[in-house]
Amino acid sequence: MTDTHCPYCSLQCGMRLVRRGRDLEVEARPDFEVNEGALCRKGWTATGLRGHRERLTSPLVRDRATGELRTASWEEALDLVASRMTAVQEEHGRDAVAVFGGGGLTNEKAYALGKFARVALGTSQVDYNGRWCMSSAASAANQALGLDRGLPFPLADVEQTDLLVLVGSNLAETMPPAARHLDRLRARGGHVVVVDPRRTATAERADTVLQPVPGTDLALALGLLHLVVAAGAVDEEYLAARTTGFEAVRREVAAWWPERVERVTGVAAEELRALAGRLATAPRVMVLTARGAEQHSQGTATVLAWINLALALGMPGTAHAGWGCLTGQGNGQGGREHGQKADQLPGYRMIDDPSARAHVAAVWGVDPDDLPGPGRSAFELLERLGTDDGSRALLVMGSNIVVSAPDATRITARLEALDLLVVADVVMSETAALADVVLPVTQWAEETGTMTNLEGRVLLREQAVAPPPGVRSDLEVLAGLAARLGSPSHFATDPAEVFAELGRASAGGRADYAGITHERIRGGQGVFWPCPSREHPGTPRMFAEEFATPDGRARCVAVTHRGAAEQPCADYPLHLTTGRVLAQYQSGAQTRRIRDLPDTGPFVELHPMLATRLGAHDGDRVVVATRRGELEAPARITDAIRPDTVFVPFHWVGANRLTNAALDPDSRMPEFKVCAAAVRT
Ligand SMILES: Nc1nc2c(c(=O)[nH]1)N[C@H]1C(S)=C(S)[C@@H](COP(=O)(O)OP(=O)(O)OC[C@H]3O[C@@H](n4cnc5c(=O)[nH]c(N)nc54)[C@H](O)[C@@H]3O)O[C@H]1N2
Ligand SMILES: Nc1nc2c(c(=O)[nH]1)N[C@H]1C(S)=C(S)[C@@H](COP(=O)(O)OP(=O)(O)OC[C@H]3O[C@@H](n4cnc5c(=O)[nH]c(N)nc54)[C@H](O)[C@@H]3O)O[C@H]1N2
Ligand code: SF4
Ligand SMILES: [Mo]
Repeated sequence: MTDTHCPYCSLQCGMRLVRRGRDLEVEARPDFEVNEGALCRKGWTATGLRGHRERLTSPLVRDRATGELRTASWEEALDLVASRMTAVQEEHGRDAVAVFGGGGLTNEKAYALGKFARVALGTSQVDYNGRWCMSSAASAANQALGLDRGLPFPLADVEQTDLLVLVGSNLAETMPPAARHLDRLRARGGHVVVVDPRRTATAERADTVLQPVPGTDLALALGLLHLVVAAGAVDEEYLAARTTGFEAVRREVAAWWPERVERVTGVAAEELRALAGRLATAPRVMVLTARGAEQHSQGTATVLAWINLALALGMPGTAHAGWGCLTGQGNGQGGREHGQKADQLPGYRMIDDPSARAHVAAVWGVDPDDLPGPGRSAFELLERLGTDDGSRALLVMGSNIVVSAPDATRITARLEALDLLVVADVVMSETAALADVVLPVTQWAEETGTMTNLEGRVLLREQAVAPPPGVRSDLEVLAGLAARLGSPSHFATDPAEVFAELGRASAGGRADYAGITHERIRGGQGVFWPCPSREHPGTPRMFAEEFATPDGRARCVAVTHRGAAEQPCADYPLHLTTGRVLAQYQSGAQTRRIRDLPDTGPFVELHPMLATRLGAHDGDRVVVATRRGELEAPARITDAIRPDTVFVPFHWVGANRLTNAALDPDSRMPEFKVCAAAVRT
């Protein structure tokens, strides 16, 4: 029996794994406070990938003569990768080899991957799929609060607030056990607001639902703040004591009167006034944003606008109130702290900061001048692959780019243009299928490592079973390659040892893990970072006294609404948005292979009015077209969506052939959540 955590989302639900003969079964673990024994169906079925017939168990190498993948020994595969990477770098320079990581990797792996890029390869070209996840919230939080920890308070604080505003989160499907907090909040008399173009399962559990046009949340936030200012409900004392910059924000929102906001967002002025009235009077207000608000070319500005609203009401840093972002991937939080991001070193240190470079270089035993500078963001790195201006070899660890990248047809072509594509994965993902070398790695339950959940709680995910013969851990892969590349720094393969090194590298940084060890968090409730020493209890709640900015004050950053990069036109008159369903996870590489989870394939949600205009019936195949591509899939007719909007889940190949890769200028987040589309039968 092993107490551990789920392999999937950022809630990192506690679960118990029990061996019954050759089977491994999931049982509830009621003592873990984040989920109190509850799991969603993905969690209950998570062991289904163990022993799956499509599990990779041997390295594969593409045969030059036949073009097919054939099995190879680890020696052959690692020798080949190292020698070809070396050859590419000798011919084209260090940056010609790039690395792409994932927010599902443990802290140990994310740390080792960033170190591998900077030290073993000496490349600046490293980034990861978290850039497509919560990066807009991260850049907004860094600007406004001086620090990026998704939730600066434990999730259960949600229950104690008075007015909860969920902007672009469908948590009833994306983190189902968290939905109980909404029910408890309402049972206490609190009020839940959901802002989403679709009336989702989460909206069904809310008191107020606003259904804006996709890509207009920024205007909505400006309009609400306009009304709060007009009502004289701004907490002037708090603003004076704890923030700077509000006067510019006040001037900006003056122009966002309700009727103007109604024209932009489609949300009736009356609904705006009603919500503003609640905001003005609720003792405690909590705003939580997720991908619906963030995955936009103005995602950072949108989050800043919602933070401004929370600051104007005097909430951040006070009990059971404020702003937070619901991070998504299992280690979405820790994955962005330890150096797989293009501009970062471990401990959330910035790579262009000389003292950060000196500290980390000392831990790695290298000269700070030998560390590369900042590299390109995920999409910018991928869109240049195989060109004169980009890398020619790529190592992918923990992402299924072919399915999940925006404008995926273009990105898949870039992967195909590489001299060398190496993919470490558990299964033959759509991306692994394109690789020259596939490295089969251990998965959750077969290895130990730490995860940092959406609250900044550092948890130990423990090994419960032996891996199948033939696979190696990601840490072993990186160590094996680093040795062959003649790395000047040692790469440990024992996760506890790597975590201790990570602790030293993060010490004194913004995300300080120095006081946490595997031993300390085994089987418990985890420890919230920052935790600088063994004696330190960890930090569940932040900002009570001051914000993490140099002067301790939050920054109100004036932002204005510009709108989605691509607006509907005569040829593409609708808005397309994308997202998730409960039973599938991300690119589906794992969950589409689990027998007990329904694998429906993509579908197109559309409103009955639109369906009538098109002459489409429920289940009919329809074609969604955008300027980038087309997808044919069955129609799902539902009055829960706006009549001017269609929705496609992205768990299957197809949705991302449609999406627009317009990037946010600060976070470099692509606009997954809105583009112009046409639908035909
Ligand atoms: N079942 C399941 N759970 C998951 C995942 C999964 O793949 N499957 N992935 C995990 C990960 S990595 C993440 S990032 C999280 C994501 O968690 P969420 O952010 O909750 O998930 P999404 O479905 O991407 O988007 C949420 C909602 O945004 C709405 N939306 C679309 N456009 C807009 C808009 O312009 N404005 C607003 N306000 N809303 C909009 C969509 O209709 C959708 O209901 O989920 C995590 N949990
Ligand atoms: N249209 C659209 N596209 C989106 C989104 C959207 O809302 N709409 N959301 C975006 C978001 S928020 C995210 S987070 C991304 C996610 O998209 P991806 O980056 O594709 O995420 P996953 O499907 O989780 O991919 C993880 C891959 O790594 C493998 N894997 C799992 N664990 C490990 C491990 O420990 N080691 C190794 N080596 N491999 C492992 C899995 O089998 C899988 O193939 O998609 C983004 N794409
Ligand atoms: S909510 Fe997330 S962590 Fe919990 S069981 Fe479901 S997928 Fe796993
Ligand atoms: Mo995500």
